[in-house]
Amino acid sequence: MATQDELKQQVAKAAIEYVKGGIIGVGTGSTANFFIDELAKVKDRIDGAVASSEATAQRLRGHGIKVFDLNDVDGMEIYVDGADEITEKLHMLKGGGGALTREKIVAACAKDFICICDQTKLVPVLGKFPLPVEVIPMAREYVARELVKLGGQPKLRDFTTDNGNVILDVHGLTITDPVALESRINEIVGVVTNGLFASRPANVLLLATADGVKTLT
Ligand code: ABF
Repeated sequence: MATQDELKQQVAKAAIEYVKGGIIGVGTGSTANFFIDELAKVKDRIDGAVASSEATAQRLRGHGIKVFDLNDVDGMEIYVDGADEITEKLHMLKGGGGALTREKIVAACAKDFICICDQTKLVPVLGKFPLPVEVIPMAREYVARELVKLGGQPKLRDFTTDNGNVILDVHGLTITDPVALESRINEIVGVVTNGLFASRPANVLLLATADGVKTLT
C-alpha cells in the first residue's frame, strides 16, 4: 500500500497536467513541495512562479525557477496548493504551515485554485484540525476573547508569520457554515486572515487515494 508521502507525490504529479505555461501560483507545505519538485521537471514550459511563502520561494529558486513578485504579475491561470482539510464542496481549512495569508492573497489572483491532497484530508465537516487565525500581535488577547465567544478554544502558536504576525489555532469548532464563519472571523478587529478558504473554494480537487488520483470539481 502507498505511503502518505507516495500519495502526495502522485497527486503532485497529476497537477502538472494543469500547467500550461505562463506564471504559476505555488502554495506551501509538504504536498506543495512535491509539486515544486515536479514543476522543476517542466520548468521550460513556464515563465516562472509566484510563491506563497519564503520557504516556497527558496525551494523554487533552488530548482532554478524564476520567482516573481505578485505586484509585478497581471494575474495567473492557476494556483496549486495543499490543504489541512477539504470537503466535497471544496471548502478548505488551511494554514497549518502558517502561510495562510499569503496563500489566500496569491490564490485570489489566480483564475483556478487546484487543491492537491491525499485522501486523509477529505472530511465531511471542517474543524477537527484547529483553525489558524493570523493576528496583529497587539490584538492577540482581544481576538482570543472574541474567538471564545464564537465557541472556539484559541491557543497561541509559538511561531511568527512571514508578515511578522502571530497565529491563534482555534480548537473545538464544528464548522457547518464555513462561508459565514470565514466572514464572521474576518470582522474581528486585529484579524489579518483566517484559514477558512470557503467564500472562494477550490475549483478542482485532485485527491490521491489507494485507487489512484480522483478529480472532484
Ligand atoms: C498549506 O500546506 C497549508 O495551507 C496547509 O496548512 C498545508 C498542508 O500541508 P501538507 O501538504 O504538508 O499536509 O497548503
